[in-house]
Amino acid sequence: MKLSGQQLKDFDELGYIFMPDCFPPEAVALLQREAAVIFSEQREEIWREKSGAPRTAFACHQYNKAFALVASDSRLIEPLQQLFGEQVYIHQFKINAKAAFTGDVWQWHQDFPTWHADDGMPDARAMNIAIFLDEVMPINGPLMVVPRSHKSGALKSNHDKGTTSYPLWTLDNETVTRLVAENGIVAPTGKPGGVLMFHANMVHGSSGNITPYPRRIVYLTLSAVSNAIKNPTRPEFIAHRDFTPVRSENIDALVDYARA
Ligand code: 6CS
Ligand code: FE
Repeated sequence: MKLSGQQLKDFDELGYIFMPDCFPPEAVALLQREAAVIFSEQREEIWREKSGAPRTAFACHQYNKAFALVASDSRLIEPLQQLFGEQVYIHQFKINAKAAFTGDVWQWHQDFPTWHADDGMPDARAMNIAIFLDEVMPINGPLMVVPRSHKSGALKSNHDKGTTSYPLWTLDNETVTRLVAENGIVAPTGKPGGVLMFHANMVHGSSGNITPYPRRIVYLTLSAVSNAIKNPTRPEFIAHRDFTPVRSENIDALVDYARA
């Protein structure tokens, strides 16, 4: 799985690449079932809102075989090896639930400032890959991105520990207003199985979900091995300390497992 010249150009100019139908329906059906099982459990790696609604299941690739296969899927690993020109390791893995009716907001932010401040990541040589587990629609709290915002580098961010149950380094309204005035906002939507790769300094966020449609997204964070974190302050299940390069799985591994 290599990115095309056009995809590389889009990533460089816009800061993101959207790949509809990246994972086949059989693989997605398996992941949907497994995600439901994961969120039905009580574990310290699963965070919930004060209301009890599920928010984030961290590190489920460490105890769930289907998600372990996602975390090393060649569709995701090889493009990042290509972009960074070296081996990658898993910095973080999570399912963000954005539950029906109760899914909460993700404030405007860039990912790198959180990794830098909280985990001691040296550079923006890491990025998030979003894998849609449910259909992402304009109405169910889609991820919104500000195209070209990655060109601004790491912007001044403030540690927001109060707006939601998830502490995050967020951007102020003036900064977001300025960037959006220049470049607008895009919300990539589509069927389960779609994949969005976006630059670590891409400005993004999402509103709450008051619809009956859940909007679960898996986030795989891959970092260049040379960019390993230096002083993590968060638990191991949020910022991994194992910098072993990922060995990418055969492209059929997930579907084979679904059929087994
Ligand atoms: O906690 C983190 O590291 C991350 N979580 C979010 C929602 N954005 C920043 C970063 O990917
Ligand atoms: Fe983020």
